[in-house]
Amino acid sequence: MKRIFSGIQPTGEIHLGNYVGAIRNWTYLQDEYDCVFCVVDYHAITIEYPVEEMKKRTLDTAIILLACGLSPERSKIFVQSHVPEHTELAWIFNTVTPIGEVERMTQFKDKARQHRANINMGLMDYPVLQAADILLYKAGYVPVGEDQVQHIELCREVARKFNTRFAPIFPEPEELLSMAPRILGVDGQSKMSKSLGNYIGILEEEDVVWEKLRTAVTDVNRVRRKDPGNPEVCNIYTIHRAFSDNAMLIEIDKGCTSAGIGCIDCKKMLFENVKRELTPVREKARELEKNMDYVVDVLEKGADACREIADATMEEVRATLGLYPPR
Ligand code: AQP
Repeated sequence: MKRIFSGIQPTGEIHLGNYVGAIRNWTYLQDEYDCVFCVVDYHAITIEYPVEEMKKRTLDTAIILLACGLSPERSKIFVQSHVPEHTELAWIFNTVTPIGEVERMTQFKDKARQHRANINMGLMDYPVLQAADILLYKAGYVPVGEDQVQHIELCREVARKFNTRFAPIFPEPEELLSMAPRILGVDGQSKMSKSLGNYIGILEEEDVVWEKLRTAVTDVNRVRRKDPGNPEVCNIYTIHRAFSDNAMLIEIDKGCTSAGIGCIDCKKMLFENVKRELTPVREKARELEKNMDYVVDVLEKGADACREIADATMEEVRATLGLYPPR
């Protein structure tokens, strides 16, 4: 069975973009692949964060993964910092990664702009740690949103450089995109993102979700209700594609392009579908919050299983590098 690896940062509320771009896809892939899913806390500390909230954010993120349907029976679910080999391998990969390659990463440039007061080495090294996350488990596939494709390309390059310089021990993993790999925020401009605050959280209360949807930007050229719209440039339609069936998509397409339905009608339909899909997730999350021993247990068992794989990889890596081993 081919292995997949993917991770999510505990940087705040998990949103519709994370859900349809990554997490929901992960739940579908569990039957076909040997799955390793990680709450990547070492990635999250590359930007300023409230230290006192990190433990809760990490557990909340794990709760969401379980509530969305990741199953500890079928997947290994764990916290990155519980398996220190991730950072050990990242250090080694630093020695084969050209600086120019990381400097040109779009995410680095965006984050550096967003966090001018703290452009640290970790922010730049993010994709190298990500390569270590993936290659530690020799994963062949990485299910991610479109924003991460460039990092997976770099991961392949890191694997190639290591394999050429030392020995061919790493695969060159490929990205697996979901059917909704890029969801824009409610501003209709930037990627929906925790740190940009333009998101709809998957655990947010229904009235909050509706208010955000109601005021979300649609096709900016559709100024009046009687103007026909263009679904292809409307972020609400993109989100519809992730939550609504074909019949409804056809109805919206026809209604929007003929001005038969207005944006609010379209948003109401979307709201109902989002609600139908996410209400059980919210309920499951509330249940899990009352059963934290179970959640902690899942993460512990996941880390135990991952440490075994990580240990074996690192032993091979250290030998490949010619390092002097301890007795
Ligand atoms: N808007 C999006 N559309 C589709 N997929 C998305 N993903 C994130 N945003 C979208 C995918 O979700 C997975 C987990 O992302 P992450 O939390 O590790 O980091 P991120 O991509 O940086 O997400 P955010 O929300 O933008 O976080 P912050 O603001 O903290 O940086 C990834 O597979 C990602 O592609």
